[in-house]
Amino acid sequence: MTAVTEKEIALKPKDYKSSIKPVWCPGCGDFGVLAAITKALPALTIPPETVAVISGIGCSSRIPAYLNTYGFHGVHGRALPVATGLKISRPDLCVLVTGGDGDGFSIGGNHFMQACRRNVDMTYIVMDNQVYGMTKGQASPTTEPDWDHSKLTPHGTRINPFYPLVVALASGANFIARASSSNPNGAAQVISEAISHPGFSFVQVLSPCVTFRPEQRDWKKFVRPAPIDATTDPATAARRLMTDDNFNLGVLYKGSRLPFEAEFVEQPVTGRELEREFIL
Ligand SMILES: Cc1ncc(C[n+]2csc(CCOP(=O)(O)OP(=O)(O)O)c2C)c(N)n1
Ligand code: SF4
Repeated sequence: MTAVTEKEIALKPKDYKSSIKPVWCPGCGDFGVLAAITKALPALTIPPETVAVISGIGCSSRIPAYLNTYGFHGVHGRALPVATGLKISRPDLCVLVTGGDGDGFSIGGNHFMQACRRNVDMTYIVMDNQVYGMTKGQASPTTEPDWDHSKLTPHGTRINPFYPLVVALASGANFIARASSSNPNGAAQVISEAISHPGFSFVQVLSPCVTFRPEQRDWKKFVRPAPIDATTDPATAARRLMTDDNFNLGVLYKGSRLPFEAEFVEQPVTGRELEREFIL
């Protein structure tokens, strides 16, 4: 074990905040998630210069700009592959991926499944507001079928929502949890556990979009700590997640898969060799 330096002991949430002021709407749940991340990292004594936060596009994806860590605000739906490449080549870094339900489950949906399956050691935090906030309120994969406040879906989408926690489990995620932006301390605890658990950790944070879904302000009345502790059994977890009402908070599943680690070969394949393999 490496010795903890005095500097690390003294780390505070403010050491993780950048000087850029968030442009989110007043009351947006993403403020609570930003606060939770800046509480979780010093609690784990992970210095800012060893953290990289990778995101796609959306209101929630702005988070890397507000943190005093390494960051990458990339392309819509492509945060997970970028983060995968980074973690594989720099396993010493603590890699967090942040974004919204649109970014992660629509355009990035296949990357989500493949990242769960690949099980690289990183933490994916999705601020789920069941809407595309940045592009002014269209339905997302987690939107209820009868929500008809967007002109794009006049009578609602009329299709079943996507259940990210169930998909994460079925795809092989090694840690599955839910938190609420209305309780940043609780969310910080869950995020700390996610970072500490080996492999791909997925944290859904219920994070209201107060502008396009003002009714979500009431989520704080509905959320509650999950009545039972995290299970380590996938079959129990499947039953639990399939019958969940979306308001149980805490760590719900902890798996024991070994994280993916790249094997670097001494003589890497050249581009020319790869080209030859694809010649018809
Ligand atoms: C390739 C591509 N397609 C579409 C967009 C437009 N776009 C920007 S953000 C966004 C959705 C954002 O929703 P979400 O990820 O849920 O984040 P939120 O803004 O709600 O935090 C879309 C569709 C884009 N930037 N790039
Ligand atoms: S539009 Fe919604 S998600 Fe975006 S900053 Fe405003 S409240 Fe937050």
